Amino acid sequence: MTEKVVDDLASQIRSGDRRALARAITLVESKRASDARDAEILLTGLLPYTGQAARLGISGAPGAGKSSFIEVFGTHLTNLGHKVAVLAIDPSSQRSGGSILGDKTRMTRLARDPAAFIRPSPAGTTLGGVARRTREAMLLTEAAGFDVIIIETVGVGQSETAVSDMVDVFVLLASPGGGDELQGIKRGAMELADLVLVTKADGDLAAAARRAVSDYRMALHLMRPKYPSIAPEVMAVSAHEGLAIADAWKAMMALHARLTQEGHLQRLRQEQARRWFWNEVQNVLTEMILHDPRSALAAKRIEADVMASRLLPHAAARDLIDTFQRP
Ligand SMILES: Nc1nc2c(ncn2[C@@H]2O[C@H](COP(=O)(O)OP(=O)(O)OP(=O)(O)O)[C@@H](O)[C@H]2O)c(=O)[nH]1
Ligand SMILES: [Mg+2]
Repeated sequence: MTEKVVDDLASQIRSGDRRALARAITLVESKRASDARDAEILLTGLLPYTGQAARLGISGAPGAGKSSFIEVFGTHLTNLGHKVAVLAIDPSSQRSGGSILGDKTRMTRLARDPAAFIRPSPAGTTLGGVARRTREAMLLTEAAGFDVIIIETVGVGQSETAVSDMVDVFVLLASPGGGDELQGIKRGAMELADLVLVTKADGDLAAAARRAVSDYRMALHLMRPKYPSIAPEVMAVSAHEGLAIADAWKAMMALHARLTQEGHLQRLRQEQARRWFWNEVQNVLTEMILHDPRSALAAKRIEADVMASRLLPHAAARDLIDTFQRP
């Protein structure tokens, strides 16, 4: 792309042009070196226009009701006048090449909503790669004027950590269980949660949902709080009946305002940026090594030594970086 083309794309994004936004995200997701360069120039130019959105993460086990909730919740927000972008991180797309938002079937209304933008998870070989592209897509949607960004993930593997590491408020969705067990929710995920929403609080499941709410309150009470003086809330919602959808939004916004006022948000985003940077140092270093034929060759040999327990990984890493530095 010429400089002019990238510039034009940036202005189109800033004017809220959705097709330009979609094109830019495709650019960010591309694995071609020339696209990566263009994407970097584009993002660097747009960086001053990012950061103003409320960044929300929504996670939950398969079938917890994420898609149904986001459909109703997102529509509630666009009715309030917000511009909502829904992005996803799907760890399983690494295998299947598909994506959780590939099924827009439960978000048909939101998908047609002119104030909403839905983008499936990028395909990738590593969660890190997928996470980076999602972060960059988030920056693009912010530059395009979306003021609420929802990042959805299935609670599988490390994807919850990856999402909580790029959002302001992390929301955990949980279906009401049959008994008193906390349905398939990992402790690690609970510790990340700023808000727990027990879904499907309607019909036959209403009573179970109420029980689940008190179980989660209890469980959270016993955990180390994420912020010293802020206890995560637990609420029951129903996407089917539209129950407590507005309350869930109010709770998220109240928390967001409080995090902003008390300086937590600024610190959180700085810390996220710092971690992202050091991750990228690793990535860039690895790329540089593998692009240099001599180091790439040495990498194979050293890797084999590590795999055969002939070398300690730490010492091996130093050896490898030495081969790269030698003139
Ligand atoms: N009763 C009731 N059922 C719900 C509600 N929300 C979702 N469900 C049902 O729960 C099932 C899963 O809903 P989804 O919204 O697809 O859940 P999900 O978390 O997106 O699922 P995955 O994408 O597979 O991870 C579906 O059968 C929904 O009809 C609700 O508010 N009330
Ligand atoms: Mg879904």
